[in-house]
Amino acid sequence: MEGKLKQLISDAESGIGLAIDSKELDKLKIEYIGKNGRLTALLKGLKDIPAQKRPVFGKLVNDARIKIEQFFSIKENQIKQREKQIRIQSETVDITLPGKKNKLGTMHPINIIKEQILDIFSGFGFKACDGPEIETDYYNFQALNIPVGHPARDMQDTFYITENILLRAHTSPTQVHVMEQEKPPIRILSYGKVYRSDDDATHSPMFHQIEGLAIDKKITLCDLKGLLDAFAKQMFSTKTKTRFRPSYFPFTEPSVEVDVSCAMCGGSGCRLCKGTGWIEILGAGMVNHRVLENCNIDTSRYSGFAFGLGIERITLIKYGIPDIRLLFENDTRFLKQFNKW
Ligand code: FA5
Repeated sequence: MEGKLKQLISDAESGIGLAIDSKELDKLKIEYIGKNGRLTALLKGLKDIPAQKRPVFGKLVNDARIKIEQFFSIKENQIKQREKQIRIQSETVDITLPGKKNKLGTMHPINIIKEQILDIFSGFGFKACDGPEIETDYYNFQALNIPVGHPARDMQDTFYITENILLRAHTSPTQVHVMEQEKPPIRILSYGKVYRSDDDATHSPMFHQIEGLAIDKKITLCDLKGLLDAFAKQMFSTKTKTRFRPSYFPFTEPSVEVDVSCAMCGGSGCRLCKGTGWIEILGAGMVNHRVLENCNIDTSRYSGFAFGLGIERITLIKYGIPDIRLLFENDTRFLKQFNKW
């Protein structure tokens, strides 16, 4: 028996030594130490050995298994190393192959127009600021002279979180935050998302507004007219004309709506301006004294104007886009057309 074991170890050593890859090694494992392998066959002969010699023989078989397993483990490492080397050699990178092109994003048209508007007004000394999108009824309505039950609330119907907390319907609440914190002179531009219970080709439930506010001594409606006329000429064309129509906002007195001459037909009337030659771009007016008083601003010393425009509206006019929903569908075929200022 001992002789057979020695023979087995010597066969395994030379067989394993000659193996050239893992496949061959796997086969040898089955042959020597597998369930039906040669070592197991020797173990089966244990029953023919006298009982007192069995423990000694059992130990010899175990030692043989350990030795053979060591042969396998050494050879396995050698083969793995060699196979790794071969793989690395075959996997050399062909640096002459063309690289993968990353698709470049483009600025969203709403952001392009927003940047242009902020840029124009910053040239007039307006500082950009932001305000909360979730507001209280007080800031969205009451502080702006729109008390509970006022019919003007219907024009700016929004989404309510509780009876008192809502998504802001315009950027005008930021005026109040700023006037509560800063003393005149004030010249700010607030911008961001606003929400209304609207949904059609020119009205979206979420859209963007930019609001301007100037408070100082001796500010008049003429300052507002001059500023907005200069803005329209820079935004559209030097030939653009502006028209101020009387309007109503509870937070301004007097209030106006501002139209620009149609950029497409130059004022003669076309599809874009619905034949009128004019397109409305924003609401504005002199800040109502009640709003100034709500913010503790001395109305005997200071006056101011405010204006608010919808960025989507300007974007539709500027690019001749027929439906506001195109701006929110995220269709890259549409969006990639606006990669330039
Ligand atoms: C206001 O929101 C006033 N806060 C503007 C203002 C500010 C007036 C300061 C006076 C002083 P109005 O509801 O008209 O006004 O909205 C202003 C602009 O937002 C509109 O001219 C329009 O361009 C845009 N707008 C209104 N509703 C929507 C909507 N659902 N989707 C897209 N744009 C809209």
